[in-house]
Amino acid sequence: MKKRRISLFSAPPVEDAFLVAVRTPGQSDQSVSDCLGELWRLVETAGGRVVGREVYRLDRPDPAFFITRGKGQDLARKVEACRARTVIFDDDLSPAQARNLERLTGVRVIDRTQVILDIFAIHAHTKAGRLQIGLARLEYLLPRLRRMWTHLERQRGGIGVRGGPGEQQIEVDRRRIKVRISQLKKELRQVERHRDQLRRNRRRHGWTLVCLVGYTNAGKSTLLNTLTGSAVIVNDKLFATLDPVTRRLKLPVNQQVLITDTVGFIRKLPHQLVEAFHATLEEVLEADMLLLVVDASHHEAEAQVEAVNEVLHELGAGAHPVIGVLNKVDREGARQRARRLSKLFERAVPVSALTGEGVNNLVVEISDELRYQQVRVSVRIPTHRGDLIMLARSSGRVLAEDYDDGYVTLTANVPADVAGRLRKAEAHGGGGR
Ligand SMILES: Nc1nc2c(ncn2[C@@H]2O[C@H](COP(=O)(O)OP(=O)(O)OP(=O)(O)O)[C@@H](O)[C@H]2O)c(=O)[nH]1
Ligand SMILES: [Mg+2]
Repeated sequence: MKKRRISLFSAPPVEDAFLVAVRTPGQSDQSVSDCLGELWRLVETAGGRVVGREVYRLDRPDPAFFITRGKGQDLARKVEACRARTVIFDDDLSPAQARNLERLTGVRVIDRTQVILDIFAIHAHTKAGRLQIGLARLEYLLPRLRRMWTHLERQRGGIGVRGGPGEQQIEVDRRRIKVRISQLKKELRQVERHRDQLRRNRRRHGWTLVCLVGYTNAGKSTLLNTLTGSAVIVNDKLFATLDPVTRRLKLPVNQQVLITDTVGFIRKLPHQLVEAFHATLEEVLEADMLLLVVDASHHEAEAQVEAVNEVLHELGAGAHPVIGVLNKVDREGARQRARRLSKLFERAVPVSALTGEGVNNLVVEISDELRYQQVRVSVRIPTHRGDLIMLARSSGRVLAEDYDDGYVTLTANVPADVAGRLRKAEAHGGGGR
């Protein structure tokens, strides 16, 4: 028997696309059209071209066709009229809905999640990034295997799908995918262990960790560059950054701070991605403080903040201290919107990461917030523990040093973990490190 193979790691490119959104009773025209606009950008970022779009009014999704059979037939006519080759839904489709819609329209039917997965795959350059996106894609593919096969049948035969491939072959593929998924998970655990070790080392050396979070394209990488003088890739496209980058941030009072730029968030972020990008998103969870970067020039900025907060909650980072960074105030109308947005945060600073305006104020806020998080210690340790004295000086602020008979009494504001080490040294008479 001739072996039939499916490529498990690459989806066909998004081709001439017809976009579909639905409007349910509670939704405004504006919010639906914003979602469609965002889907449009996603499709273009994935290398596709949009040839048409439609919004269908719907009370509730139809289990078989999502938009009901009647509307599906209407969609089929529109798709044919503009010669679209792919239909893309803004909402998640079940495998059965997608299959039924494909039969009706005669073209490939995918959803927003698939497009986001494609973009991640294009932008994943490091080993960890590729492992993570590989895992997310396979998790997405597993329940949709039957559809993959109907595509192949159609490509091969050129006429509608009848019968389809044998269950046996699908079963074989399913097993192959499951094996690969567990391999990927194993490799990812190694990546996680390595990153964990790095973080532990940083903590041991008294570094405070700050993480940039925000909607994709908000300007996180630009801000990292401006704050630290580095040259992380900045791009006017969605999900330009996938892998975390960490740089040193210099603060006025000599605190040791590391700042990490990481993957951006988006509305309806596929849960497969959140799960698979655990190793990356762990950086957010471990941070002492978050800088939530907002594109204040975007008319949907409020909704974007909400979407970011939702993902933060999902990750378990909902209670982290946050400074709102209201970015792009150099753009028209942004300053006014920034004033409104500032009400969403306890602390917020308007900035332009591009021109550098307000960035000094932000540094002062970061420094303040960190100082606020620091704890006051007063310990008596032997003077030969110069390493701890240096640590107290570099990670916080030493308020008094009194030397007396081979001991120093140190009063300082330091991060909680450094305070812990100082107290431990005192209890052990300065012996153990
Ligand atoms: N006018 C203006 N443009 C900005 C500012 N900050 C960033 N940009 C632009 O916004 C776009 C996105 O910037 P990035 O820094 O790549 O955004 P990001 O949040 O890292 O995006 P992802 O990594 O894709 O999630 C780029 O074209 C930047 O030049 C700003 O303060 N003002
Ligand atoms: Mg970026």
